[in-house]
Amino acid sequence: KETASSLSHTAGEEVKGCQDPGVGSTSRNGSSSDGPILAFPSISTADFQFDHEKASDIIIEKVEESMDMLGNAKLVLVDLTRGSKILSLVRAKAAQKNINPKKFFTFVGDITKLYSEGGLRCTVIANAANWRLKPGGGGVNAAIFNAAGPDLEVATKEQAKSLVPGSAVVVPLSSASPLSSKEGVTHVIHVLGPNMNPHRPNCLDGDYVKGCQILQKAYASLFEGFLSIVR
Ligand code: AR6
Repeated sequence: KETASSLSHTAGEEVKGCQDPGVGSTSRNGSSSDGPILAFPSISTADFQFDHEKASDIIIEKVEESMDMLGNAKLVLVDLTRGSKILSLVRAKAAQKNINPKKFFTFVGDITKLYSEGGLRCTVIANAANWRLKPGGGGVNAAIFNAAGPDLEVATKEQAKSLVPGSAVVVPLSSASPLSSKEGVTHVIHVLGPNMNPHRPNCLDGDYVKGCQILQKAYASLFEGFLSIVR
């Protein structure tokens, strides 16, 4: 098991792995001159069993489309381990496409502890949610609801009761939530991706034509939601 210190160490290496030491040194000090950062997990690729190659193509495509609208804001794809297949695929494809590593990079760490354990201050984090917008269920959803405390469930209910696949909802977090006070998170954006897991609702039974359309919509909604906050 990785400890907190090994996670933050790993995270630093990961940023440098993007061949951009500048990003590592500026974003890790939490200084206010940094632009706002959206940290997001890879939607649908774990519990929802979506194909990693296809998902990584879609992440790159949607990141590229958002680049010109970001201003000084940044996008960061996060996963828990250095061995993450989706992070490797996305890093390689981002390099191939010459995506600006100051505006988009990958980071290894727990998305609920990016500042306290990784030194990366992200004001907005995305959640791979379920359609009922309920806490628990495992994965990043359980981690975010646990870390945020009951405030997130209340604030989420004020915004929406449920999500359809491909949509996102922006939820402002109260300053009393530990995610806000300890990590500096001001908003959580819940995103519902396409599901390929027969044991979960709305399974697409391997229909990747529909699945890719839904995942494209999900990232487009996520990045639009982020831009609506930072604009
Ligand atoms: N920090 C960063 N990344 C994480 C964390 C974390 N704490 N936990 C998981 N990941 P998943 P899905 C990564 O399964 O496939 C939930 O139960 C993980 O390694 O959370 O969209 C919901 O309630 C993977 O790369 O989301 C839904 O029912 C990514 O986050 C369902 O799972 C997404 O994995 C959604 O499934």
